[in-house]
Amino acid sequence: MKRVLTVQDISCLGKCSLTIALPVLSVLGSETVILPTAVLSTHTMFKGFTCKDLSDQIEPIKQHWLKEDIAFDAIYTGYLGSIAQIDQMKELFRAFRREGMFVFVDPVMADNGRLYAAFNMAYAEKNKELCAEADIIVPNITEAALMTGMDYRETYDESYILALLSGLRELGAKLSVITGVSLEKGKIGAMGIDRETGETWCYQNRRIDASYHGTGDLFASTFVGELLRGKDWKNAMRIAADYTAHTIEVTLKNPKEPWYGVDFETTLPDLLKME
Ligand code: PXL
Repeated sequence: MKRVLTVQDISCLGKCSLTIALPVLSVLGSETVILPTAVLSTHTMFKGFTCKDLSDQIEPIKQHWLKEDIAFDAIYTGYLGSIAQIDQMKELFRAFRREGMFVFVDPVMADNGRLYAAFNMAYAEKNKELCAEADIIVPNITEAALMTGMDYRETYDESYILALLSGLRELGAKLSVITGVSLEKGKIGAMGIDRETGETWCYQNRRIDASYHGTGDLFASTFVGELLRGKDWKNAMRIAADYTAHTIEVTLKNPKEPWYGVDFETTLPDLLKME
């Protein structure tokens, strides 16, 4: 069985980060090792959330695993809490790098043109270093713009996305994928670039007019899980986009507060049938 380490916060309530990554990766058949970076009462879209930083646990946990000779087939990082944690992740990648494994970084920090509450521009700058150490990165358009120094645009054409991709490619990851890309009216998906060949590939499916919290985590977790199941990046990206769209559609039928999260519990059985 493949073994993946995922490093993200635990938002106790409000579906995102580890509470999405763990079930999705498990359902896709990988042993999922978790390293929580912080414990929050809810994700940061709720007012008055509590947060206990767990940075001081990362080094002793890492040392214990090294002593036990633990190896991973993939490391997947999501929401991190601080610049110092980015440095800790760089060390973690170096400690567990080995032939045949991949490092997948979702540089979670912003959406819709704005940084999330906990972050600033220095954090965005630092995220470039994390992306440079990764094999695969999956920023959304806002995160890609922040890391390439380009303007964030709500309306754009393919040339804007290609310019973002070429900026990301220079950061150094083997594969850069931008999420939430809409190149046709009524459609949305993702577009990626292979650093070595320069090949780009875009996948678009139907756009659903709703925005839910945690959909980026659902996309990234599915992408990682499908790669570990042996899919190539284009098929993994396509399935991740299809599964995310399907889950948003199902969630819409059962209206709840949109910031709470998506009903992935209902759709997990469907994920296994997606080819
Ligand atoms: O879904 C990304 C995410 C993860 N974890 C926490 C968040 C967010 C997005 O806002 O607040 C704590």
